[in-house]
Amino acid sequence: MLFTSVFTVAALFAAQAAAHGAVTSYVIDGTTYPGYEGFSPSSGPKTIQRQWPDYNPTTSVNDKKVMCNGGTSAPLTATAKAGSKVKAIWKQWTHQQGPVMVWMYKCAGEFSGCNGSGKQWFKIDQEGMTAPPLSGNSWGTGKVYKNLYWESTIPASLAPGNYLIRHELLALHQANAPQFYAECAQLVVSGSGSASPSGAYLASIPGYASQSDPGIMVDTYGSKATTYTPPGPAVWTG
Ligand SMILES: *[C@@H]1O[C@H](CO)[C@@H](O)[C@H](O)[C@H]1NC(C)=O
Ligand SMILES: [Cu+2]
Repeated sequence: MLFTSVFTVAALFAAQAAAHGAVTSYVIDGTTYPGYEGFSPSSGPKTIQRQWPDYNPTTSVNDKKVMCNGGTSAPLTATAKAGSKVKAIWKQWTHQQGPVMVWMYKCAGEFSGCNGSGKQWFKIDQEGMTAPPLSGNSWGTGKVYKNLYWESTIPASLAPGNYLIRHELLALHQANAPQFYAECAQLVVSGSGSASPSGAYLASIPGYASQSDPGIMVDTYGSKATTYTPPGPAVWTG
């Protein structure tokens, strides 16, 4: 009996974990950095990724957890030159409808005091639906499903400093029931750039769009829409 129930719990847990995913490592300027794979507090390798409490999707853009899946700190940082590529790697990902959005946030000082507050998040990359239908797999997250990675370029003109980089998969496979999966990592950006995005490129997280935004509340199977616009501001490329 005991074995049965332990097995059942383990099986349930595995099934739940298998249904979701998170960035599990990063390759930046040729260096591989482990991501976070456990539930905090972690006993795994130290990581640049802010440690989150569970794998469950966040279901509201207004939930605080949507920022970094609840992660608030990480022991390590990665260095990256402005203009270089950041490759995020997932060990597993199971949903094929919905956009990929990659965001950054400039910390005012040390990472330990950097909480992502204020209207200062900006997108450096995104991919929504590249061909209809909404229920198909021509989506940014469809590529992650197939390739298990997403590569973005840090804008070459971006001013150096301490930044959070946030990889967000917005899963739309359940009609009108969005699921946000986002993790943040700590990046020290170097270079001689001096640019930073302003005004229309900036958003607060949580709440970077309305929960009823047509890019968030999507009738994936009922709607005949042939185009899709990811929620939030336009991408800033420097
Ligand atoms: C976040 O950090 C800012 C300073 O950068 C501070 O003013 C604010 O109170 C902090 N917010 C929370 C919720 O800790
Ligand atoms: Cu899932």
